[in-house]
Amino acid sequence: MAITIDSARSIFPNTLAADAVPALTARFNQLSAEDQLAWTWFAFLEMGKTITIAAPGAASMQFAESTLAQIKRMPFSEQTQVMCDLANNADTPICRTYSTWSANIKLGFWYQLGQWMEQGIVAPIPTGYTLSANASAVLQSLRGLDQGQQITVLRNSVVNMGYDVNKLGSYNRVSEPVVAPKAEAQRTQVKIEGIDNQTVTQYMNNMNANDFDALIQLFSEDGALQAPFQKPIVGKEGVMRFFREECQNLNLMPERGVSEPAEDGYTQIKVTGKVQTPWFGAAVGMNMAWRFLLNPEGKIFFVAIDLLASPKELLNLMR
Ligand code: 45D
Repeated sequence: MAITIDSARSIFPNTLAADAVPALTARFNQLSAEDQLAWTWFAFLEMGKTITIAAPGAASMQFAESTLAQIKRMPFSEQTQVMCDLANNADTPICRTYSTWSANIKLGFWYQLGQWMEQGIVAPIPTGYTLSANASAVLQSLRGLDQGQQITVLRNSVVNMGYDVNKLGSYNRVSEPVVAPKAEAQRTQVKIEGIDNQTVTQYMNNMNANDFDALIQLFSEDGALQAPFQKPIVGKEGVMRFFREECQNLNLMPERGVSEPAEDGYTQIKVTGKVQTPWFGAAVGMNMAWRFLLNPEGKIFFVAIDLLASPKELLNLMR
């Protein structure tokens, strides 16, 4: 049977991903807009006790500035309405603008609003607001997840807000400028126990150096990348865009892996380790797996990145 992207998706089928994350996100999406805002506020406050956002600096805010300034000038009632509209995926000018932003800009926007809410510049969650029984149950489930999973749920809630991009028609995506790749002298080299494969180590090193031009050359023309809980992005152009929009300043810390021959001269490689996001820095290490399928020329035909169900999964290199 010939290898396809679809068949590639199920290499190393024993990999246990953190399904609790999409499950919780789905439950969150069922909540009312008011509950979603209050829920996020409470979740954010609670998480803030153990981990702090490393921002500012994680996002450059110039693209959200005028929208933020507009909201700042509004009376509390309108501010509350804007936030509810965002949670409701309403069709408003601000919701439309919001939906053109990259995930990082959306996060930075909410981070700023959150600070203003704390300072009383933007309408806070009403004191004494009680979450619905459902929302409380969702919050309780969140508490049971590890930190890497918690921040992923929080990120999802922000990314899913705003107007539905699929209804926007043609539009300009707004993302931060791409930073220059790290200078050669500042680059670090990963060491992966059990793996001696140039493509895989260069993947990690180039990503860590923000060297997306070198990184994309490791992929085959029809190559694909599957981010956690997403469908594969197929083809170099789409993958490159994803790197530039979503992958700046990540810290990939692969630990160990296994490599074995697959059909038709392909090679399958699984690597596990930690990933840090610029938002939380060293405070949160997400437990991750990379499942690579390399073609006979050693190019990446497929790579899936999974958020793992538990730290125990870091040791699972079973086929
Ligand atoms: O509604 O190899 C308030 C890929 C209340 C690439 C609020 C990768 C009201 C390939 C608190 C104000 C990218 C796939 C809201 C690797 C309200 C590759 C604000 C993986 C919303 C390894 C809330 C990368 C706020 C990974 C401010 C896995 C919330 C990256 C902020 C993962 C939440 C990154 C933040 C993650 C969450 C980042 C900042 C999970 C950030 C999460």
